[in-house]
Amino acid sequence: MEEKDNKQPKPTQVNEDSKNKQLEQYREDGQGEYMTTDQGVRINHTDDSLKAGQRGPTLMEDFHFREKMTHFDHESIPERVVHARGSGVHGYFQPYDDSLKKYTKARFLTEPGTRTPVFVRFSTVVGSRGSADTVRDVRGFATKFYTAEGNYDLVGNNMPVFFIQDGNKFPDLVHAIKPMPDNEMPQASAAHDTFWDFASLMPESTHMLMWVLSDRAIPRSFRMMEGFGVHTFRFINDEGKATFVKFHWRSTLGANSLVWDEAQKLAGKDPDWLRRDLWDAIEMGDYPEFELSVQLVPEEDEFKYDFDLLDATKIIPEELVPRRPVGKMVLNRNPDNFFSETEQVAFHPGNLVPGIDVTNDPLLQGRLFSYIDTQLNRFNSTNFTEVPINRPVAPVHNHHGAGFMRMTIGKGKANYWPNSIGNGCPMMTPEAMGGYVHYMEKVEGHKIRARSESFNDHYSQATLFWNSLTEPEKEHLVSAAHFELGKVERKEIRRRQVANFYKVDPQFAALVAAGIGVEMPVDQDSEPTGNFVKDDASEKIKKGKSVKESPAISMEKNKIETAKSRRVAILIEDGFDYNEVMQVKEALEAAGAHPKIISKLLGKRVSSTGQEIEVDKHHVSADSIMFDAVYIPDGEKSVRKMMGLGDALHFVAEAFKHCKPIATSGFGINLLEKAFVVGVNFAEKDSGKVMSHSGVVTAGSDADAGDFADKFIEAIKKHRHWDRERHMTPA
Ligand code: HDE
Repeated sequence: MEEKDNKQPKPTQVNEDSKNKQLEQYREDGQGEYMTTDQGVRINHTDDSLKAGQRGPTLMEDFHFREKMTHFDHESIPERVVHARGSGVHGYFQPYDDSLKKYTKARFLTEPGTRTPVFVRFSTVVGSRGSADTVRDVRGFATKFYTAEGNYDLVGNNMPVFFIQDGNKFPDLVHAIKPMPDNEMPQASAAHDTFWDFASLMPESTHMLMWVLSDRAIPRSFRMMEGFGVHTFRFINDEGKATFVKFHWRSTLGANSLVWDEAQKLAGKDPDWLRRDLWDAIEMGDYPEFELSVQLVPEEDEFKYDFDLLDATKIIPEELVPRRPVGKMVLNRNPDNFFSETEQVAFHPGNLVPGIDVTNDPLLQGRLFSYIDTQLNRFNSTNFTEVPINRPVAPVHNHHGAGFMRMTIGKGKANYWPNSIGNGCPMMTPEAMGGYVHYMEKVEGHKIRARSESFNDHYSQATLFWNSLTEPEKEHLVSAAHFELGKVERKEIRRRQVANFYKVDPQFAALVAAGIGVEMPVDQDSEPTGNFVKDDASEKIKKGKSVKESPAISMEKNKIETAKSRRVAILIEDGFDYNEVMQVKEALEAAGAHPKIISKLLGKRVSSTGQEIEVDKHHVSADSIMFDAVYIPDGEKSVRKMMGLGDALHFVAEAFKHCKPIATSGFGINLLEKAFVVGVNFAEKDSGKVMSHSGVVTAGSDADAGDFADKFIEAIKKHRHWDRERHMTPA
């Protein structure tokens, strides 16, 4: 018998590169190698199958053909039933300091020196794997932290609340929002009768509907959205004390949206828009950065607010509990293989590490069952945890043995616990040494299919949301409702939804009703579908604190002004002003923006002074919807040519309609006039002035190019100039 080793294992350490190193052993690259079969036999010819005669049938003995074809035939696995379309990226997370130690013993959140590797998958929810990125939808924001204490998954969304309160309603919600069961239409859209039928019968969805109809549902980029853990979780500290916690991600670029017309056009012109944006940003070194923050609520304060912390249709307004910054995540490496990493990654809100635990939120409880269950459907085996992207960096030792595609080779005879012949290994870990112990919450009660009355306020926070938006945000929300409900064929469903909106805000409901052929006031009502029962909790929260407005909800009020990574189109033809282009281009690059030269045709364009410049994209491959801003340099010949080009005029008019910054100087002002850029006072074409009005920056040909570039960059930093929507209407 072997000597029992009494030495205690050392705690695992991780660093930024730990996961990358682990993945390295699984990477394969055929560079400089011979092609082989799966058995390692070198292949001598792969263009023809083995036949009986040049024109004869293929032979069964052709092992190379059989193997190649079988692999191909089995390439597909079921896509995720929701969140099927996603984009993954590697990076790391690092806490700022150890101040959270008071609340949690999770080492990755409290050891400032540790960079924990992460893999993040951003996703849309409703569409299938091949659907478009820019549809109106919730975005998934799932993060796997490969911590020294095991994998921790924060499987969140870009909106802080959800449609339903209990996991048991999830299949209904998803059936209703997915394409219709008879004709499988529409793809990746909630704008159809079944979804709004369900939603209008489920008043608890009202708050989430406000978020989904808002600009949050059409993000400009995965790099420019917020992330939320949604549920209330629990932190546990070294003394075993618990604190309620909500998780937030904030991008250092802020949160920006597209406009709906643009989102729809992008879905056709570049369905990969968000995926490409993320990939390209990382390839260019524009690493997305997200700050993690938490809202902490002591257990004693569980009933201090006018909503139930366990209700996932509620936020904790930041004005009641401020966010506390914890650390930063940097995403800096694209995956090597989409299938192996982004498709095979498997998240689960129940992947917890010591220091973090769940609560009794009935939506979260439902999720704790669903994720592994659906992963068994996707991977057909419990051993998906051994796939490289899912493997923890922390060592794994247990007695799980068999199952399809088991990869680990367990040594020894003792595959059970307790054992003596395996030296009692692997051992149990005491809590003090990092063994996971579930929070000892006291629970008791009758078995009952019901919800506490404390979950039965479905409108206050929807109203709070409406009250917190700026005017342009409200207008966007109303037009989104016109689109979504306008696609609903059954008038009674539209009426029922307006009746719910009436309880949010009568004026909001009236604005919606006016666009969808429904009269106000509406008398129809929807009965809550839950079985609500009065209890202690509902009595207590009645006296709880609330707010009427929460500026933190508005994207506009929290805009971060930056030109970093903005894409700027420079429209030129032969005869452009070379010096001006070079100066503006340099200033844009210095501000972190990415200028691109666009022209009718690819190739080189010649300036008015004879210098050549290489075109990056031509009009057939680039539209204004693919850029954040447009610049038309001076140069009479160049501008005159564009004034006769439908594509160039459309480019400018569309950018104007989408409220994007536009800059031009000297003769270029003529192009703006021709493109129906209206309601703006332009600078005199021959003056020394630079003027900036609603994101349209114009300069006379004698103006200072530096000043012109600065004002353009200022306009770019604002991203969109919504006031244009109300005060100027392009023809
Ligand atoms: Fe999910 N969700 N979900 N969800 N969810 C899945 O798990 C589910 C919910 C979220 O990039 C599935 O592996 C139930 C809330 C993300 O791989 C599935 C309920 C939030 C992702 C599932 C919810 C999310 C998923 C499908 C209600 C935000 C993509 C594939 C009880 C906090 C993860 C899979 C990735 C994926 C179930 C509600 C976020 C079916 C039952 C709330 C980001 O298990």
